[in-house]
Amino acid sequence: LGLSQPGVLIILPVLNEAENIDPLISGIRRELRGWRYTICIIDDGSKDGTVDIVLRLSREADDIVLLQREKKHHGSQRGGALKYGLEWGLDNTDHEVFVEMDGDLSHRSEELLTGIAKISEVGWNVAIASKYVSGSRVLRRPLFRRLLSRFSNRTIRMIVTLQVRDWSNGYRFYDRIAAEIVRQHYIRYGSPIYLTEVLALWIWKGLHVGEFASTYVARNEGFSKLRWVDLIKAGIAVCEIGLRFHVAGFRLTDAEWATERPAQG
Ligand SMILES: Nc1nc2c(ncn2[C@@H]2O[C@H](COP(=O)(O)OP(=O)(O)O)[C@@H](O)[C@H]2O)c(=O)[nH]1
Ligand SMILES: [Mg+2]
Repeated sequence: LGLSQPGVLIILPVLNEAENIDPLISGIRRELRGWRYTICIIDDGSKDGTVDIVLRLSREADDIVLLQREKKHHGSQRGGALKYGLEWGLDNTDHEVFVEMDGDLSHRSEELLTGIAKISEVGWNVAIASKYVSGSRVLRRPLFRRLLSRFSNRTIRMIVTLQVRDWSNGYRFYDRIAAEIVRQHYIRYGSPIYLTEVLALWIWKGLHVGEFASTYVARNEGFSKLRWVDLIKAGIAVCEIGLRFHVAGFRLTDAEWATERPAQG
């Protein structure tokens, strides 16, 4: 113990999670006691006091970094928040294992050490705490959300690749190689489809992606939260991602392109 333990970055996008953030942080702290870790919280303008709670918790120990952004448009900016946290981690830490999880207690901190071990001991580049492998469980999720998730995942598998079962999963672990790949490439979506886009990019780049059994505890997944426009947009996005995966390829950012191929002249 000790020397071989990697540093861990927890990337936590939150929007109005006042009820959940305290028990979640406690859970993470309990699991990672004795580890070197940073909890990077990205808030996009919560109005329910989430930020005050985070600030209070951050005075108890120096394991929390709060990044505050502004809400620029209506839909969820969870993808943009994840990318922001990832880049912050690359620039400001030397942590070797990056973890993304939801701030609403759907993802159990009891599974952190299992996921971290898949990266640091087993050697996968990316590990997904999957809802759809044998041994996985999905609790308290309304039937229509279950069916929608099954249907979406099946569709994405057919369009992109069968290699992964849980494409819409937000509880995942990866190494710095995977994080660098995200930074180097042009990422199109800041919405939750970001999760699928980035996963497709990782597979396209040939990274080792694995899934392990996980228990997902649904929180506040009522019908009212779903908007048809978002579903339709997601459907179009999946086709576009499939096109890049199979035909066009994922392209480097202009900055990356410039460093790889110095301008001639
Ligand atoms: N920073 C940020 N976090 C968000 C935003 N939208 C959702 N989240 C967080 O992303 C996580 C997943 O969102 P949630 O609404 O639970 O999505 P669902 O579980 O797929 O229905 C939660 O921790 C939310 O607080 C956003 O626009 N900005
Ligand atoms: Mg949720």
